[in-house]
Amino acid sequence: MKKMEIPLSENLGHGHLACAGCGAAVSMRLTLKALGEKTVMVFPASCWSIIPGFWPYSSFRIPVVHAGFVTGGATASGVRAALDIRGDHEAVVAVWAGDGGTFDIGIQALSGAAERNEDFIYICNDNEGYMNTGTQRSSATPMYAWTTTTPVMKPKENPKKDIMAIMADHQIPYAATATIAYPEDFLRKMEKAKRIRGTRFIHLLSPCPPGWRMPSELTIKISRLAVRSRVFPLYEIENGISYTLQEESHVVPVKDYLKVQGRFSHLTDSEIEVIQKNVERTWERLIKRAGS
Ligand SMILES: Cc1ncc(C[n+]2csc(CCOP(=O)(O)OP(=O)(O)O)c2C)c(N)n1
Repeated sequence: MKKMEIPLSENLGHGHLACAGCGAAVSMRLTLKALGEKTVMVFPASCWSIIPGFWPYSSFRIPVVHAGFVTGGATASGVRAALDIRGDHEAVVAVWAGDGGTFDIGIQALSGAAERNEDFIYICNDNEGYMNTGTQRSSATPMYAWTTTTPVMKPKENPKKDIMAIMADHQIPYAATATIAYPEDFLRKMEKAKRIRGTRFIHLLSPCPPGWRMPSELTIKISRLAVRSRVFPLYEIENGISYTLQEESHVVPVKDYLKVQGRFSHLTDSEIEVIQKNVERTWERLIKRAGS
């Protein structure tokens, strides 16, 4: 992938309250570098209701709006309208919502806003569960993963919801997946999203050491394995139809990704085989959609 300079500006300061090794903290730092200081960020209830800290000790150097759990898309629509009425068409409005706040509880407000092609960037920080309240299952939780509501003796039976396909079918101008293991690709996508008007959707995979029962120093490695195993392919979709894949040439078995995470440590070989087959099927579907 193409190399680029990472901006030196910092809009996430010291003293934030993220856990050690939180993938989202690194994602947020990169996101704020790309979006710049003229950004208003909307936080529906999530870990990010807590992480920035409270005024006057907030670690954020940009304005944030804390919003109800279900309201990410609606609140951002309102913030955009208010800025436009004030004549400020330059400030970026971004939503930063968890997978619970996006795939599940916030999907109605998000779908409504996307259908209206509201002018904001919606970032789904996907840690594959309701992590701020102690790791409950969401519709982004992978099949067979341990969570407190899908214990080992009663695993989640359903595969993860395909949020990118759902957003693409709203025919929004831009949707992309990204992870911190590929920072140049991450920044390029955020900067591209910033240049486009209308609803833009960024799907970030953010490893969560306590929720995924993984060592905090493996965050970047696990993010990379997610891409290499094709559990989380990197790609972009423009106007719902034009796909661009950032293919990883170094492909690894899904087992390599699963075995470093305690939330999958109970899996049998045959369950791992089912997950491998599912990943291959989802990959084939993506390739077909991309027309390549
Ligand atoms: C209507 C409503 N229900 C429940 C809660 C409690 N709550 C706060 S954060 C949260 C979990 C959010 O999960 P997710 O959106 O995946 O973000 P994460 O915590 O993983 O960052 C829940 C259930 C709430 N604030 N509002």
